Amino acid sequence: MPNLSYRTAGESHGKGILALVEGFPAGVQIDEERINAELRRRQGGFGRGGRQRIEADRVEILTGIWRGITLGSPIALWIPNKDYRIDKLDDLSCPRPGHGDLAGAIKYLSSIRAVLERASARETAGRVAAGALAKQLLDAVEIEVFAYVVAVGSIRLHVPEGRVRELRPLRDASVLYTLQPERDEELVNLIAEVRRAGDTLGGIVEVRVENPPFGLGSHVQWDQKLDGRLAQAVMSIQAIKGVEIGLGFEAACRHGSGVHDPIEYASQEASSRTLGFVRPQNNAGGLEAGMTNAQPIVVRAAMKPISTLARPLPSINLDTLQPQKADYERSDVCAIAACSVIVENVVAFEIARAVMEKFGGDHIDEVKSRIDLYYTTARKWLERRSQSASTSPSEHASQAPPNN
Ligand code: EPS
Repeated sequence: MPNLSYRTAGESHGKGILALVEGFPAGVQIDEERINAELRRRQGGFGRGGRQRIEADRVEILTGIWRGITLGSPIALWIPNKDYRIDKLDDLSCPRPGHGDLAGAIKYLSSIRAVLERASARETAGRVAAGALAKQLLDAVEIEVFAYVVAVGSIRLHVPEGRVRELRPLRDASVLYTLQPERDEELVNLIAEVRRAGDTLGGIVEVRVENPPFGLGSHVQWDQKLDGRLAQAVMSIQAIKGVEIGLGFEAACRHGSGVHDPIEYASQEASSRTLGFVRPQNNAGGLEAGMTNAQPIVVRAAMKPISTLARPLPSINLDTLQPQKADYERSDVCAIAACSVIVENVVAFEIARAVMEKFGGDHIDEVKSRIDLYYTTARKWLERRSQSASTSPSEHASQAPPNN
């Protein structure tokens, strides 16, 4: 069984976007409409450009699913483009600052069009489709992934306490996918003002993963650390310039005592995935030494403002090497709401991958049984420890701290 993974293919104005998913276990019930719902959400949010009025993204499942159930074979997801006119589109001569236009044209000795067609965030339709599939695997193992917008430009939004099921209605009521729908008008006015100025706006997205088991990822090797893998996956999304986990950059400004999450124990919670270990706060964002600690995983991503400006920035014409304003292509003014959907699905895929690595199996029932077995084993191991501690108290007695 290969590791769970996916690749995408496709150009922004080509025939469509393809996601090829491998290593997905058999036996997972797939609701195609849930993939379509995610694709629809990705197209939404106030501040999008004209393209989203043309497209009505829907997935075609080409392979790997039969009568709504995964087969364990590669799953090809196809999202056709309505705006398919790549052969008729002109090339650009003045690279847009912030895009891959300049670096890509030089690297590939190519036209700018050849680069921008693949660099475009349209590719994220494929990532969302793959993530929406992975979410259905995560449902089977009771893990939920949920993202929302926490800042639009410099406006920070409040994140209320609560579980995903309480927060979801708030997010779904907001045109900017925040948890403060009552502030939508203010945000919409801000984006409209930025649009009038020919400018663009970014923001910050937060994603929360609820009910992870202990021990996804590993401390033993750099590329197995789940925090690093999540950062890579999220950072690779178009326009993301920063990723934080838990307290993130703020942790650097505090003393250790103000950062690390104390460990408490509540026997009445021993039957949950936390095994009864309670953390009164979650500054670690659910990850310690690259492993999940059974607390919610919290990741934030900073999205830069879209690089295509209606009032373009200075650039150089590649044909004349003379100064000229950057070219303009139809684009979004603010895509932070869409970005939250992309981050949610990209994180969902990474978590599903980590679940498959630890618990593996060709069929989803094997994966579920292995999670149960792991927890049964861990509970027995804790019991043995506490029994042996009560018979020989000196063995596990706390030791004096070292004097260095
Ligand atoms: C996007 C489709 C693109 C852009 C946008 C995202 O369509 P078009 O180029 O035809 O307008 O609107 O891409 C970018 C903002 C970008 O920087 O690449 C989509 O479907 O998300």
